[in-house]
Amino acid sequence: MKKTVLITGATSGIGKATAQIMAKNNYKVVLCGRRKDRLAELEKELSAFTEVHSLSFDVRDKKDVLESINSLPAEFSDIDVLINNAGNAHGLDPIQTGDLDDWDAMIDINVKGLLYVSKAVIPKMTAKNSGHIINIGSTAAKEVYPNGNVYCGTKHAVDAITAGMRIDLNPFSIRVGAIHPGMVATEFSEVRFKGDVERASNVYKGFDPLQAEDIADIIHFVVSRPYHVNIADLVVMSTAQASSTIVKRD
Ligand code: NDP
Ligand code: 8X3
Repeated sequence: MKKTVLITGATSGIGKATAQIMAKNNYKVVLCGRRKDRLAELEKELSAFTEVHSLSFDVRDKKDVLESINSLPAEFSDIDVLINNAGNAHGLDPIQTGDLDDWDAMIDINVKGLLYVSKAVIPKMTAKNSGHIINIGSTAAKEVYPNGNVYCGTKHAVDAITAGMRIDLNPFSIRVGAIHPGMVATEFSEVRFKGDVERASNVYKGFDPLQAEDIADIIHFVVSRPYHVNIADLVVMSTAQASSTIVKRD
């Protein structure tokens, strides 16, 4: 029987590439994101391969998150795999001049949003004593870099929450793990720099960064291991990157 995967942040970058690879590998796919036009376009594309359902909600809105996920039609409601991917950085400022709205956005989306989605999905997994949750962390979950303060804080929280989920869900045989990418060339930096495309593109200049498809490929690998294998924690960087701040550029 086909398994069902729910992916947050499926309208762009890592989430979109993950939806594409999972659809082509015989999973039913639930696409989540705010941008309805992108959801509709991706749903149309992936319907050539599998059954697809889209949910449009802001992960910050806990009522909408719970209602949306609880409203899934029966053929999509038995979620086997949850990919908690929605998230972004907002701003890159020292702590003394950081913007309160940026801090709220990062904490509300990257941490609280991940929790709301998990809260909606976990009962479907505990009820059947199986499931797989993959949280997308970051190298920023493992180290802190200049001006990364709150973003790194949110990703450290994702790392800790992942470990907590793994412990609490152990009695239910639910697999829980995190994947922590280094720099991936997506819309991430455009969001961080509030639409400043030139500043964003400079982040990935002079080296060969990870692509969204590289991470999607790894997510598919992690999900497709035999059930007794749980890849708990995985850090992946481009070959040019040695740490958050050390990148070999041309
Ligand atoms: P993108 O900006 O390309 O994608 C972010 C996704 O998150 C979009 O689909 C967006 O959808 C969704 N999203 C953002 N805010 C919300 C919200 N409030 N409610 C619902 N969905 C939301 O970035 P990436 O693909 O790079 O990022 C995906 C994850 O990977 C993030 O958690 C990020 O922190 C992490 N990451 C990224 C790295 C990178 O270098 N790119 C490296 C390490 C980790 P929409 O706007 O339609 O709602
Ligand atoms: C995204 C990678 O280095 O910009 O999490 O924090 S980085």
